[in-house]
Amino acid sequence: ERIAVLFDLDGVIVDTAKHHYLAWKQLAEELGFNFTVEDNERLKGVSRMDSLNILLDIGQVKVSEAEKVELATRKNRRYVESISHMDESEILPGVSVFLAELKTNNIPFALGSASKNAPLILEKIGLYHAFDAIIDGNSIVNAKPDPEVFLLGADALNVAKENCVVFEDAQSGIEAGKRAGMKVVAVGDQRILTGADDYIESMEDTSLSRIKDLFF
Ligand code: B16
Ligand code: MG
Repeated sequence: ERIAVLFDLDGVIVDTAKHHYLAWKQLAEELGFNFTVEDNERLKGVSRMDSLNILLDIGQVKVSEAEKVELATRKNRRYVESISHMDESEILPGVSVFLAELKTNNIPFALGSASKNAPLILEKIGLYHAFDAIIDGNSIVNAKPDPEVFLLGADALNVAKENCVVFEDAQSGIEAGKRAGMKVVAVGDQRILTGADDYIESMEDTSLSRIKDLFF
C-alpha cells in the first residue's frame, strides 16, 4: 500500500513563528498596544487575515476593511523582509534526515501550509524542489482547521487520505489533519497540543519505521 507524508511548514520544517511574531508585535505597537509571545500562540497555523483579526481583538482596536488590508500588507512587507535573510541553517533539527529517508524509500511527501509565503521560504532554505507537491495559502479557499489543505495534498500525491501522515505544530492544523481522515503527528509541546495520534518533541524523534509501526 502506498503511503504519503504531509508537512506543515512553520513550526515543523522551519521556525518562522519568531519572524511572524516580531512583525505582528511592531504592528501592535504602532496601534498602541502590547503583543506578547503568549498572544502569538493564537496565530500559529491561522491565515494572515484571521491573524490580524485576532490581533485587533487583543488590542480592542476597530478599523475599516480597507485599513485591515493596509495593516496586513504592512505586516507582510516586514515579514517578507525578515525572512529574506533565511537560509538552510534554519531547517529544524531532524527534518533533512527524515526527508532523505522518505526519498530513499520512495515515499512521496507534500507541503500543507497556511502561508502564502511558503514557496519563498522553501526557496530560501533550499527545499523547494524536494517536495512532490506544494499546497499553501495561495491554493486554498478554507483555512485550517478546515481539512482542505491536506486533502489537496493527498490528491496531488494520488494517495488515499487514510494512508497519509500529517506533521503539525498547531492545534488548528492537528484538527485539520484529523478532519481529513489522516494520521496526525503533533510536533512540539505535548502539554498544549491535543487530539493527535502521536506526539513528538522535535522532528528528530520521528522516523519511517516509527510511523509504519504506529499506523500501518
Ligand atoms: P502568511 P503554517 C502559517 O503557516 C503560520 O503558522 C501562521 O502563523 C501564519 O499566519 C500563516 O501561515 C499565514 O502566513 O502571512 O505568510 O500567508 O504553520 O500553516 O505553515
Ligand atoms: Mg505550523
